[in-house]
Amino acid sequence: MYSFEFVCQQGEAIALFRRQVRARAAAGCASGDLVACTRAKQTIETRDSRRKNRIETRAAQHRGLVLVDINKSFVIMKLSKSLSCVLLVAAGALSTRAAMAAPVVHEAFDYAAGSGLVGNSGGSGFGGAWQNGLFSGGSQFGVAAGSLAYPGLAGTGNSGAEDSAAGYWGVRRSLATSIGADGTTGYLSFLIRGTAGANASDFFGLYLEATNPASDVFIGKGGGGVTDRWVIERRGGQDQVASDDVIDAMTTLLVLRMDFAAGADTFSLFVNPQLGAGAPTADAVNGFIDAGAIAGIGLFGSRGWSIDEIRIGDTLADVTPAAVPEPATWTLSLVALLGLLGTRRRAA
Ligand SMILES: [Ca+2]
Ligand SMILES: [Ca+2]
Repeated sequence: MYSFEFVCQQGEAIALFRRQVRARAAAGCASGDLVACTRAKQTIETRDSRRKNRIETRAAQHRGLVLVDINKSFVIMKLSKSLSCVLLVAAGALSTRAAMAAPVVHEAFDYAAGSGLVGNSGGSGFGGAWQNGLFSGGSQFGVAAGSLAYPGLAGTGNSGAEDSAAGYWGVRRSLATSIGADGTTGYLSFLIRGTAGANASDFFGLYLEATNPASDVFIGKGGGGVTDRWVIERRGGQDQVASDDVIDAMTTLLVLRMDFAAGADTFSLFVNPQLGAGAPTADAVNGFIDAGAIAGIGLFGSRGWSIDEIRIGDTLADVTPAAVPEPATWTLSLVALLGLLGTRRRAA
């Protein structure tokens, strides 16, 4: 029996999907690869959860890679008859990474575009609504139409934005459960985008509310020291550590690993990490701040920036769940599948 794998990552272009399928088919099955255990007919008839579970288990082991095995005698005519079955299996496998990822805290800004942010209380893992925060409060924070997007990352709703009014504006929100116990590790991620016109002295970002406000941990664009790269610093600018990544007008994914310890904690920043590719290398590490228990988050800035898809969880996977492919993508995938099977059949 010959089998081959479909290997694709969520959100990948169909061209890459097809190329990888061809490469795998040409190479055959390597040791450790998923091997089809079912004959063609059984594959078609398998609508039970066993096969789905096997694929999901395999997908979980590959941390975001999706593996679907098809026996070569899986002919087009039979495939057509079991269209719903194939789609069901594939959809189940593809949604595995998203299903595995369960952030403790998630704010997608699924609020009416154009409304003010203060008073909104959606998302999960929070202990209350958005409130007026630091300095002049949250009157300049609103909900902007559309979700910020990052390749492969799930995103819904709209996004949060601070307008261009001069000043120092802030909003905050309590967490339902504090994080930061000694000896624990957590992850934070969010999408952020600066807008044109920001000066060196402008700052914007998210901060973690520490037990002692002097130890609030700020992640974003600093307004002093290094002002053109993403930084981790005490809110206010002390103990700044900058990444090498220059801030531009593009949406950026910032991921923060938080290793909490007695005394100073270690905060590792990953700028635009490639998702599904295992543990990334930190772009900046700050070991100067003892945050203690963190009971809330805040958004704080001078002007003109957007933020979205704020997540806090226990693992990197928790805070970087994969985008679920659009149904249209699946139609394309199926067309590719049918085309490939046709090609293989002619070659046999
Ligand atoms: Ca969103
Ligand atoms: Ca600590």
